[in-house]
Amino acid sequence: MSSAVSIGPAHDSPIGTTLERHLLDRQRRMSEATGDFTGLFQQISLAAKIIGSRVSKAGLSGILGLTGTTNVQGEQVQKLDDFANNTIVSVVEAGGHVCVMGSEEVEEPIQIPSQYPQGKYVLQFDPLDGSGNIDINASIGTIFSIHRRLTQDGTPGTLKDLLQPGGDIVAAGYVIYGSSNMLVYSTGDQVDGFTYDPGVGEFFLSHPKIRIPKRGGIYSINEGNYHKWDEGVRKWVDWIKAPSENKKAYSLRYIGAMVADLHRTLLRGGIFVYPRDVKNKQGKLRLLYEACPMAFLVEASGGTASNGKTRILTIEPKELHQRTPVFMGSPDDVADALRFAGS
Ligand code: FBP
Repeated sequence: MSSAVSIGPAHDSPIGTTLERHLLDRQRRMSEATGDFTGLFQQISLAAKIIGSRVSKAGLSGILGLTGTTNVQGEQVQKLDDFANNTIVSVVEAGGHVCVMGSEEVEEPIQIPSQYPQGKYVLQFDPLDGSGNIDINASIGTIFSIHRRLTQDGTPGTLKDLLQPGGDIVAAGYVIYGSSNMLVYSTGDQVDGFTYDPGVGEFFLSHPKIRIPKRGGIYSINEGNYHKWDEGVRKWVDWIKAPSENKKAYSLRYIGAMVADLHRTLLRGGIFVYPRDVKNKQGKLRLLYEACPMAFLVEASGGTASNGKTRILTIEPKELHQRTPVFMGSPDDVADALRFAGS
């Protein structure tokens, strides 16, 4: 695993700095920067603004409900899933910064049409995470990661460019569409959160240098799957929710959207787990565009991200839509979980 070239040293921006200014300040600190990274990021934030605006009025614009098609995951596709996917693809493909994309909603690698330049970056994304929450107006999000291409510059990107370990991520982030819309990202050094002001149409720095607490008081897992879990996971859940002389009982919080459950975990501490079970033998969540980007952010904030055996960022991907068990959050809480449920 090569140590990915970082996109410029960490820096302090005052609260209220726009995302664009934050990116430009970072770029100016890098003598060899070409503006490609900043350009790509501005397209991602534009796509997030378009998706956010549609999500916020989903009930009015006839975009709730299903498309009638099934995606590569075997899931029924929501109209908003489709809209979000098409928005990201159409905004980014024309920008000339990427050579190939990978999406939860598309079985094959997404090629860049020949009329556009083949860029030096690779974008992977879950266009709308937590789709089960769309129709009930609960938080949902977009998750993304950026790698450098491995194949020859200027040529169309390939699956090889997509099957890179999380440890080689250049930058990762998510957008949460909730009580307010936020974009949270990292280039590996610090995690910064930006809140969207629809009145201005801009993301403003509101949560600089997010550090996950060493230990929290919340655990997040779908306990409805209790009977399907390995014994170790069941023992861990029995332990974490029971008070003992040196530990208080943890509270359970489960929004049903990984992006929202991990956003809370980054800010408040605790642990988010989606283990393997008798139905999902490799876990449910997808390695490349769900687990790896979130693991990159959790680790950059001082947390831990494991598949139960090893760091998620060290897993060598074999398939575009492969799944992985997930144990992520405060280092002390993940260590406890792995004592029971690891290996
Ligand atoms: P989508 O990206 O298709 O929404 O799937 C992922 C997800 O919704 C996660 O966000 C969430 O943590 C998990 O699935 C919920 O699964 P379950 O309903 O089985 O608990």
